[in-house]
Amino acid sequence: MDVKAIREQFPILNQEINGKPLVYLDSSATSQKPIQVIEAINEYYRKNNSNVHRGVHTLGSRATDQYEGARDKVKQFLNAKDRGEIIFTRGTTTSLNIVAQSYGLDHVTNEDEIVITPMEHHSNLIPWQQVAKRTGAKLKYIPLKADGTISLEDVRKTVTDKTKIVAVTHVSNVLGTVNPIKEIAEIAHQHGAIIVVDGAQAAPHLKVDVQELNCDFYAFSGHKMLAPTGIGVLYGKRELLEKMEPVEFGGEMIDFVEKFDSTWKELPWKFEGGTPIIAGAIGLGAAIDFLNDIGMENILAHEEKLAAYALERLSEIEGLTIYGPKKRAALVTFNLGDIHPHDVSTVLDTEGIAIRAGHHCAQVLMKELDVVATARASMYLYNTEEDIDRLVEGLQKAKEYFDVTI
Ligand code: 7TS
Repeated sequence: MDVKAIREQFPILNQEINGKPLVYLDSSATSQKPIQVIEAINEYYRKNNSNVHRGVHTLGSRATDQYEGARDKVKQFLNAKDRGEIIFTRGTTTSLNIVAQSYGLDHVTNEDEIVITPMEHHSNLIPWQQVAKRTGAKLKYIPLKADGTISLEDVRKTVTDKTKIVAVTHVSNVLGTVNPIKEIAEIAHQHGAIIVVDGAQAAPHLKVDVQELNCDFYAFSGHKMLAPTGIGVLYGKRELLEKMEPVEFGGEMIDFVEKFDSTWKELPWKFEGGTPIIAGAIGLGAAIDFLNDIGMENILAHEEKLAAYALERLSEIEGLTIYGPKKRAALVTFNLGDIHPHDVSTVLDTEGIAIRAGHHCAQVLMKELDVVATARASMYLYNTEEDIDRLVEGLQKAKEYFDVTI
């Protein structure tokens, strides 16, 4: 993988921040966008902008072809069985809320259980808290082990015949843990439960095959995988989506409307009420082309090397605590002595280095780790070992600045 050539496709990376070349280590929050994606959106607005699925004019059919073409690209990217299983949404949060509100509220009763993990992002935690509150179901947690992983033995102990939904993240946005989705799905299915996977931190980095994983729902956001903000995907198995009621009602999603009753369009449009996110979907299609051209296996191999290098270099810093397992996705969450992560991040910013500091929308996990906040450096296909070296130098400066003798 020619990282130098890849970096040239990302204009934003070629700039100085506070007089230093930018080092972007916050891709888990949102990724940067290559020229190909920016141009695809630009071209759509310059040449093809129109609403979809209605006009019979040329621009209308071009926009529709591009929008539906993007759906086919997502279908292939996930190896879904059919394009009706790919629903465009605003992002992971919206996708998970659709499953919770539509499937969750209709299938869960006060006799049932919903199983999640303590490492869930708020987007895959609060919707289930809400379903549990409204239905009277019990919300259960698979325990987190000291190394930041969950064991299949604990999954087997937690999931019972009362469990209706198991909702788990594929990759933790804090610990970098990669969860064994296929095996968890098998356990859930043995008990007649469904599995909902939060793929926000996985789809950008790993080859995801929803048929191989045998997951029932899979949610992710375009903006973390080179596409613009405001577009995301909900994959769902056809037989489940067919039985579900839409969450948003209005234009685009109906078949026939009468005074007191209406019928819905077939999948996937039943779940896409209102004018869809046309430019966003086209941008996501271009992002998928870009990722496929490089190859997801190559991206993963590059990131595995970066993650190992980052762990090795950061472990050299005395007083630095790293959270999460050794085998992890390309992100490292840490604290430097008792310096507040916001202060660490501010010093790094003066060095041109962008990381994230805070609770990372995972307050339950912060409690388990017994911290208020952490700092996080997250990497993607455009990062290099030099970026990690700059981070390590920056952290040494932060130690000097705060006069920490650890
Ligand atoms: N799930 C996980 C695992 C995430 O990391 C995020 C966003 C979401 C869901 C929500 O995605 P959205 O696109 O709907 O907002 N995570 C982060 C993060 O780690 N830092 O900023 C956003």
